[in-house]
Amino acid sequence: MTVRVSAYIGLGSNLGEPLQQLDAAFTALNKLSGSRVTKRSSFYTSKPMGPADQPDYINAVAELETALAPQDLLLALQAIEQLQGRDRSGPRWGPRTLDLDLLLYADEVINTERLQVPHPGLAERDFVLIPLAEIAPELVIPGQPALKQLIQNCQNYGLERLPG
Ligand code: A4P
Ligand code: MG
Repeated sequence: MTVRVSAYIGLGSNLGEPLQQLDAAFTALNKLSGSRVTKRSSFYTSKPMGPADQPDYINAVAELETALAPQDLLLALQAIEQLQGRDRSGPRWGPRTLDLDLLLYADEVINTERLQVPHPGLAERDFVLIPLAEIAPELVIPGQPALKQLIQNCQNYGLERLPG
């Protein structure tokens, strides 16, 4: 029997029709081997974290039920980024067509050179915490206080939920 776990993926885009990028990414996530999207948050707009001379972002979070191992899931996420025209040559935290971050993988804590889970920025960013709380309000992040408390203390990037 294949073991499936819940993983949470942070989606972000601020280039090349971001809403379409995120729609395409949700479709691609749902097609990953041994995986399906079980929940998706609303779309949110946010001001850029990092260099200010870039467009606003669209952010969202997906809950994925998956049989992929965490390292394989990371490779699959990077392949989707590549297919959607991700260019890694710019500055750190520069603009991008698609960013897929592995936020959480079951209740695992992973600290390898290539993969850190929970994602290192997760607890400090409203554009991750608020969509995450929308689809999983009772979620417990390893080593962190409750989501509600994290949201009260996190950095604010002017998050606004888009209708629909
Ligand atoms: N990596 C390690 N752990 C993980 C993980 N849990 N998930 C490594 C994904 N990747 C992970 O990532 C750099 C390396 O992180 C990878 O090689 C992988 O092995 P990357 O996607 O190539 O580069 P990046 O995304 O530019 O770097 P970084 O530092 O991870 O940036 P973030 O944290 O992803 O932030 N502003 C707003 N408003 N909204 C956003 O979504 N996103 C970013 C990027 C900047 N500003 C933003 C937003
Ligand atoms: Mg990233």
